[in-house]
Amino acid sequence: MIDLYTWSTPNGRKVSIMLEEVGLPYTVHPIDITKGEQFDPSFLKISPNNRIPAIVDRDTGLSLFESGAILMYLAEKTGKLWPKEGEAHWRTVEWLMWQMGGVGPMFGQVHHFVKFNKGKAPYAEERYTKEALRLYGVLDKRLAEVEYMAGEYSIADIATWPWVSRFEWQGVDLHQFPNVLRWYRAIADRPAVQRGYHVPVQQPSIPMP
Ligand SMILES: N[C@@H](CCC(=O)N[C@@H](CS)C(=O)NCC(=O)O)C(=O)O
Repeated sequence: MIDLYTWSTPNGRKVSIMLEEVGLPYTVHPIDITKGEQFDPSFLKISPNNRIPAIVDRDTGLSLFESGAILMYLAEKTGKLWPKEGEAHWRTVEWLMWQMGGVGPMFGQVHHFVKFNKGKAPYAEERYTKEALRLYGVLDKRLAEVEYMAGEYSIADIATWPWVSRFEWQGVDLHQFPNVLRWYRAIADRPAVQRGYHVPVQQPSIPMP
């Protein structure tokens, strides 16, 4: 049994989608970051960076924060969605790190400046939008060569898809990235993704371009 501490954000959804994909039983503990619950001392014990998501594995007592580390842990625990060796193993790590170091932080800045604070910092809006579009271009090129980011569907896709699902917030037209669009729709069709998307709060629906 996994205890999942999360909220309805791209980083949170990575883990609920993963748990649904691998079929591990889990209990959801909503941490409402709009109310500051991420600063509660009991949450800080398992997530000292005061951010969601975090998990506790009741089988082992291990607690983990950082979504990339959690995805790797759950993949290793179940033997699913992360090839164990060879090129496929490292391609998965490579694209997972690309998401963690690029897509997450940069798209996060687009959400901050373009969605929530439009007009306050035009330079930042332009800078982060340009970088997000560059990253979309990199992903589109990759997905012209392979079906999923690391070849097979993997934790790299699960890390990236929830950020792309906020394309409307980013002002991005996915039709400009036809390979990303194909990949986005294929993942949106997965029943586990549809279940994981609505954790912990039911949403109207998955945005479809
Ligand atoms: N690198 C971290 C980022 C986590 C993160 O930024 N979480 C956001 C929600 S998507 C959060 O908890 N924000 C609360 C805050 O900024 O205080 C991860 O991938 O887990």
